[in-house]
Amino acid sequence: MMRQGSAAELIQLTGIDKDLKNIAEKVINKERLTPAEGVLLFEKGEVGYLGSLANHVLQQLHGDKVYFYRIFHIEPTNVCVFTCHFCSYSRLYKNRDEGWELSIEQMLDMVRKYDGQPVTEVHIVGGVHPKMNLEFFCEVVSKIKAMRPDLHIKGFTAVELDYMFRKAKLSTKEGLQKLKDAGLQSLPGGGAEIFAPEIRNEICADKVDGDGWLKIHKTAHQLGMHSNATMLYGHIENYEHRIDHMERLRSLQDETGGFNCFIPLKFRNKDNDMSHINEVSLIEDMRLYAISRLYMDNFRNLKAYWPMLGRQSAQMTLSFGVNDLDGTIDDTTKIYSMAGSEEQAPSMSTEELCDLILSAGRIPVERDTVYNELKTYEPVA
Ligand code: V47
Ligand code: SF4
Repeated sequence: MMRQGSAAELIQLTGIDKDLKNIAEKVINKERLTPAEGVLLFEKGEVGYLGSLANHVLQQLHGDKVYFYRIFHIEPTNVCVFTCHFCSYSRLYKNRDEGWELSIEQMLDMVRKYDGQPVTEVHIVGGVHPKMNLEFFCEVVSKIKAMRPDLHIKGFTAVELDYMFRKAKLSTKEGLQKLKDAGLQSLPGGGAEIFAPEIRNEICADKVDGDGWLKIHKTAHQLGMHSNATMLYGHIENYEHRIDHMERLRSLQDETGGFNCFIPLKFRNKDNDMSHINEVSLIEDMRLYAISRLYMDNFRNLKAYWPMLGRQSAQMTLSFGVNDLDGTIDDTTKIYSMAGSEEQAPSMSTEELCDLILSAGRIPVERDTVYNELKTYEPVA
């Protein structure tokens, strides 16, 4: 289908900034962008230019296909020992009566609710509860696996894992092996935030640092597990911090190839310690997605997480390099509604999600966690 100005047209334009023209040529020739070029894109790349280039790369990789999957979340608790300033969701242990703590039986009941339904993944993520330890989560995972062997279990951010393994006095490798043996198959991308210490120390000083996050994902990849990577953007970080974050992920991906996708997460400012910081504009969101597509050249999949971004903005990202809209979830996740997302009880049926993709001129493709294609929803002629 026809897209906004093609990338090839861009480099014919007269009057275009010399550096931006060079970058367009590099992208068309499939050459890797340097960190300085990444920063330059943030400084000078206007949204139309970035969209054209990101679309060019996207079309070459995926054509018109946009992936989604059928998933549900289990959030075992929002009680957390950490105090990330952007978090609207957690409650300290001393205030745990304001939060929730699910028992193993309650979590299994949630899985039972999906009996006979074609969900392919359960995503387990939550606060870091001082009493929910590695043994507890191994039991959760193995019981879910026994109940529903076909379900892919993706669970636990590097933040949760780091705490669990330290408490259990195990190395990262030993701890991950235990969870893998219990049935854990991949790791979600949360907890990455911004790796640069000067930002991390301001927004989430007390949890695992950037090197620790990367080490856990690297070890998981070495054990044959896949994982995702996120970046929390639009708060106090600058362009250099964003590119530094992407650069570290791109390097690890060169080494292991274990990341399934990159998920930029927009900072939402409701009811947290950073509420005084304005959220970034829609244009800035689109520029960021496009630059992610251009810079992260070894990540095939770029995901817009609609429960956080809102469905209209998520649909727009499809013209800015995104090929994945996460899933048809129901209201089992609370992280974003509590932080001020437009999506207060995020739920979208398969039909609604397909319509969203089709009306953007793209083709919905249902996938599993590791991007095997399960079903293509062709447009009705
Ligand atoms: O690490 C917390 C983010 C993350 C806010 O791997 C916030 O498939 C914006 O990582 N504004 C956890 N973001 C969720 C996560 C995730 C989500 C969807 C899919 C996957 C995946 C992973 O949520 C945290 C943090 O970066 N977060 N508070 C907030 N106020
Ligand atoms: Fe805890 Fe995660 Fe919230 Fe940080 S973002 S306070 S680690 S639940």
